[in-house]
Amino acid sequence: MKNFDTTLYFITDSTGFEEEEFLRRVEEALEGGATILQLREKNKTTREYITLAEKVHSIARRYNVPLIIDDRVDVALAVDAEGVHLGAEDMTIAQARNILGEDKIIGATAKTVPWALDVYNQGADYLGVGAIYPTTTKVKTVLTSTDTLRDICKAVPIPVNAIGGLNKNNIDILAGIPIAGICVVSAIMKADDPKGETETLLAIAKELTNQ
Ligand code: TZP
Ligand code: MG
Repeated sequence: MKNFDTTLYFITDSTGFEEEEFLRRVEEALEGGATILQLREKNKTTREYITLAEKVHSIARRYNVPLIIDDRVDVALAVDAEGVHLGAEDMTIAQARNILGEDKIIGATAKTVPWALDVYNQGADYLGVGAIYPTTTKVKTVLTSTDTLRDICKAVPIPVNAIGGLNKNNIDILAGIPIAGICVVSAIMKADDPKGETETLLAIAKELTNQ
């Protein structure tokens, strides 16, 4: 049975880090309480992506945190990750569901209500909606308003997470919107103290989601 909690969804970015430092930061985020982890690599070969995913998965398993692979169903299968996250340029949710079966977690990006309904109907398990704020993490994205975020939350019965430029000082913009959690990259990845930052963000995210 699929069991996941998107309250504090940490997405990695290995850009600029030696592997050892990258893995240490990932582990610190897990120690700090990140509830779900996404490995997000845009410039690695398939072999490199799989090799890193194996290492990250063995760490995540120790913390009992599900590992989601960005973009790549094949990489997720190769390392028996708990799921994938797919956007508009990736395999469709329906195709991924056919390949992965019902037990894997499939997350989708959505920026409008019709898009959210479409990916939900194809079998998405959760949605990432944003960017709420401009982001410095390398990504092709446009801003999504908090009104649209709220409308998406109301339109689908699956967890909806906010993403994009979120940090402990600006998350209050999400208050009152029925999100399931927040997704962050740089707020944790680039923190002086990733574990401490994760603990702080988890506390704020729990409050936001009435936990
Ligand atoms: N999708 C929308 S914004 C974003 C992604 C992957 C990047 C978020 O990164 P950060 O550093 O938390 O702004
Ligand atoms: Mg993608």
